[in-house]
This record gives sequence, C-alpha cells and structure tokens, in this order.
Amino acid sequence: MKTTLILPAYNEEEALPKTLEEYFDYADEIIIVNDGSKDNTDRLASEYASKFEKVKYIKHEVNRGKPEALRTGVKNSTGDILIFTDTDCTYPARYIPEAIKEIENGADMVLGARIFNDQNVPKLNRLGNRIFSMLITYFCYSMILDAQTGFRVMRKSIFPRLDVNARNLEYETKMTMRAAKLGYDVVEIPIEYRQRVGRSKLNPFKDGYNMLKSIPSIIWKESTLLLKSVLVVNAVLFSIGLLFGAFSLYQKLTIGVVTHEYYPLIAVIFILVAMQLMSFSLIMDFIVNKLNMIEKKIRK
Ligand SMILES: Nc1nc2c(ncn2[C@@H]2O[C@H](COP(=O)(O)OP(=O)(O)OP(=O)(O)O)[C@@H](O)[C@H]2O)c(=O)[nH]1
Ligand SMILES: [Mg+2]
Repeated sequence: MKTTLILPAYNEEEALPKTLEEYFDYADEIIIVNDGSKDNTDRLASEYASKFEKVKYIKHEVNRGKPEALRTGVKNSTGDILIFTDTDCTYPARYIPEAIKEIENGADMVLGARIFNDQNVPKLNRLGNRIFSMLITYFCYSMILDAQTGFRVMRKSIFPRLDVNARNLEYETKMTMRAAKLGYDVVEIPIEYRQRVGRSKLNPFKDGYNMLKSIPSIIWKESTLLLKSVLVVNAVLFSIGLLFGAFSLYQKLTIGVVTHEYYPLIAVIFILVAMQLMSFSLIMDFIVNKLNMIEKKIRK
C-alpha cells in the first residue's frame, strides 16, 4: 500500500529540514503544507520539492490553522495510508513501520502515544489528555491514553468520516473520539516524544481556552437524548441550589444574619439531589449504551 506523509508547517524553517531528512525514507509520498509562514519555510519547501520527485509542496497564502493544513495535505495525497506528524522534530520517524504493520493487521487508525518520558509533552496537553481520556472512556467505551497526539497513521478511506469540524488544537482529540465512537479499531503504540526544534506556536491562554471550551461541546454532542435531558434538569436544580446558597451567604456577610434560616438547607438539598441524580444517570446511561453496543456487535 502506498503511504503519504503530511507535514503541516507554520514558521518551521529550523525544524523542516531535519524532519524531512528523518522521515524521507519512511514514506512513498511527502506533502509539505506551508500554512502561511513568514520565515524561510517557503524557500526551503520549494527547494525540496524541486529536488525530490516524491516531495510535493503546497502553500496557503495566509495562515489557516493546523486542521486546514492537514485537510489540504489529504486532498492532494495519492497514498492509501496517511501519516500525520508535526514538522517540529518531536515525533521520531522510526515508529512508522510498526504503525503501518498495525494497519496491515486490520487497525483503522494508529496513534503514537506519548506515554513514556512525557516531560516533553506540554503541560496543557498532559492535563488535556487526562480529561479527554476520561471522556473517551465514558462516551466511546475504549481506553485511549493520548487522544491529542499529532503522530497518527490511518487508512485514507476513513479520513472523510473523521474529518471533524475544528479549527485548533481540539482537532486531533475530536478526530480520535469520532473514530472510537464510530467503532473503528484505534490502536495506540507507545512512542518517545522529543523536545521541539524551533519556537513553539502553542499559546497556553488561547489554546488552553479553546481546549476547555471544546469539552462542554464534546459532552453535549456525544450525549444521548436521555443524558441531555438529565443534564438540563440537573443544571436547573443546581442553579436553584446555588442561588439560595449565594443569597444566604450574601445576607450573612452584609447584615450578619440569615433572615430565612431554611434557605441554606434548601441550597444543600437541591445541590445534593442534583449530584445524586447526575451520578445515577451517568451510571445508567453508561450501562444502557454499553449494552446497546454489545447487542449491536452480537447482531453483526
Ligand atoms: N500551532 C500551529 N501549528 C501549525 C499551524 N499550521 C500548521 N502548523 C503545524 O502543526 C504542527 C503542530 O504545531 P506545534 O506548534 O508544534 O504545536 P504543538 O505540537 O501542539 O506544541 P509544541 O510542539 O509544544 O510547540 C507543527 O508542525 C506546525 O508547524 C498553525 O496555524 N498553528
Ligand atoms: Mg509540536
């Protein structure tokens, strides 16, 4: 099967030559997508493309973000197997043969999981991985340790179903969730993760905010109708509890007494009921969905 490596590059003049050299022998076709870089990436990529037949070069005139860069790469690819990696020397190329073997043995998508020496993984990514791991285990019934990894190998035929709507860092995570949710066989192989060459484009505030913002939307999108109804009822109960609690606290702090002495009690009862209802519904929802999935698999 023909392999296509996609290298999204945004101001990677330092790391592009090293990445290309390291990956050169591991793919049949290499597509560099320059995502509106302002440094020498353009010149370097053009040189490589004119020198080597298997290197293709595509340029976004303005920066459109990593997901769009990957999509451009896929659109122009001719391979049956896609390899995604960052153009920053963080992911070693030597894991590609193992990943391709997994695909040949039936896996649909292989993730390079940065689980040993994760001190090079940005803190934001480490926190994200914990949260997303729990969400994936809950919503997709599979254990995935590094949903955000940029090193992934997949059959090109499944890409259109996994090309989720995202413009930033959450793209990879959402793609992993979609694959697990659709029942694709997602395999993780442990990989080394090195320190990046060149300047990081990760912005802890902007990217952290985007990552956090994506969590409620993922939960809402993946929830069943039953769980959605419970979430709404729960939010109402919780807000009522909070309102009563906040009012009591306000009175205590401003006038020194709580004029309605049963208000704190109401606050506690509402919040406790909300929490109980939430945990009960989550457990029920998980069991019902898991049983549905098992039934579907047995029917197949
Ligand atoms: N951040 C970012 N990366 C882009 C963009 N377009 C393409 N890329 C490439 O996508 C890859 C990932 O970006 P990185 O800056 O390495 O982000 P990261 O891997 O999450 O974090 P660090 O490696 O710690 O900096 C790199 O190869 C970038 O050159 C973009 O608009 N923003
Ligand atoms: Mg990186």
